[in-house]
Amino acid sequence: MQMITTHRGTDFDALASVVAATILYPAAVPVLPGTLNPNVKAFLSLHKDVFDMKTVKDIDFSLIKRLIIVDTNRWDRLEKGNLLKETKGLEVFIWDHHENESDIATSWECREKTGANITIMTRALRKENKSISPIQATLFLCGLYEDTGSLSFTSTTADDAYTAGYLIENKADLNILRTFLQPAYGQQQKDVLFTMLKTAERKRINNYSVSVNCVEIHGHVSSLSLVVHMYREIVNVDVAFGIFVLSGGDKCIVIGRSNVPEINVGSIVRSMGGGGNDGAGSAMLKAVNQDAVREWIEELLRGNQESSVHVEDIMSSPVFFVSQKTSMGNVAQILKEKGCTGLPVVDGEKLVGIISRRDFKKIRKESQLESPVKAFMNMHPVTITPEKSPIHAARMMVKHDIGRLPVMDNGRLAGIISRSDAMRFFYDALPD
Ligand SMILES: [Mn+2]
Repeated sequence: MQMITTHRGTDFDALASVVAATILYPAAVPVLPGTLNPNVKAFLSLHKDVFDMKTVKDIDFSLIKRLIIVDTNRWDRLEKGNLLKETKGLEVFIWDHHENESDIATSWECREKTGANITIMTRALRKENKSISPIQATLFLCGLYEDTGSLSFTSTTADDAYTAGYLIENKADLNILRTFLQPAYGQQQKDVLFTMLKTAERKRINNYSVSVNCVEIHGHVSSLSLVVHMYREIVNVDVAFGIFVLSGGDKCIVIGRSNVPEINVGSIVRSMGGGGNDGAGSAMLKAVNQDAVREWIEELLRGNQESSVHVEDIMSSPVFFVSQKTSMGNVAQILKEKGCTGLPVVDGEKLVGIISRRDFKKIRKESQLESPVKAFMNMHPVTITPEKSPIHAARMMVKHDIGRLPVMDNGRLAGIISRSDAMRFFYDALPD
């Protein structure tokens, strides 16, 4: 006998992967864990006749010869994983898109870092010329969208997007999709979110705004990751963590969300024994003190700056500048010659202002071209320091609606970073 299964707390990507596996291994029996996410449960109850799924109770483990595991790679994520682990002579296949280290010895595996596991499996189906029904395409797209935040999470790969195209081509129904992907935000989730908001605190760690919140939870509350997601947006921080202490106090769930690429939540929760991707992740901890968990998270955040590229790596240097006595006419000529849109203005070593093309609009008569730049420049230039990240620079330029930032190193003008320097960095790749 062959059995297909996936992780507890089955989400759409996991269910979609199980269904895809039934097409790839027609002789295998699909087995779902007892704990399904509420939206998956709702989907299955509507499609009861379409997807014939078994539960662990229906299966005699001693008869299994081959176990096909999808969307996870750890025994403890499976229902009765400890029993399966001990089953003798079991051949194990894994299809998974998670990066963490696996504790399962396999005879065969397909592991690749993609936004959703269904992306890898759909590719295999296409390769084997297996066709999929509109209902299957709809389910697959649910999984793909849920795991990639409708292709918006930073973990999304080009292959995820191609797969979305393929599934829509195969008649995935976007109306059904919308119905089921609607997150389960109910009274319980609202209560937790309100409690969190009452005690919300913001902190700066490595120049990112961070909020770590701790709440006690009574009974089972689903969709806590959605609550953290909303919390992060409302408190308006780059990174939010929720520490949910389950009543009794011997267990807690840590859920994190990051909105900046430099802070990888997945690697933070992985070092706590959990899992996730760049933008979202969670970990389950046993018998812990919540203050210690909070400190642990903050410590990890301090050490988790992934950006190895800094402003100094992409800024222009040496800088063209003018003295404050330079005439506007001269400035215009320099801007034209150098092909730039603005210049720092200095008094000796000191930065005293910035002049940009925009400032020329203030000129009313031609004679003003003889006036010194001092009369027209912006005397309060926004500056940045060399060790900041390019994304930080880009945000400052957007926030202040300016095209360039002088880079100041210990009071000395060390370079200048322009909007196009930042754009080149984001779109072209890293500097040499
Ligand atoms: Mn997945």
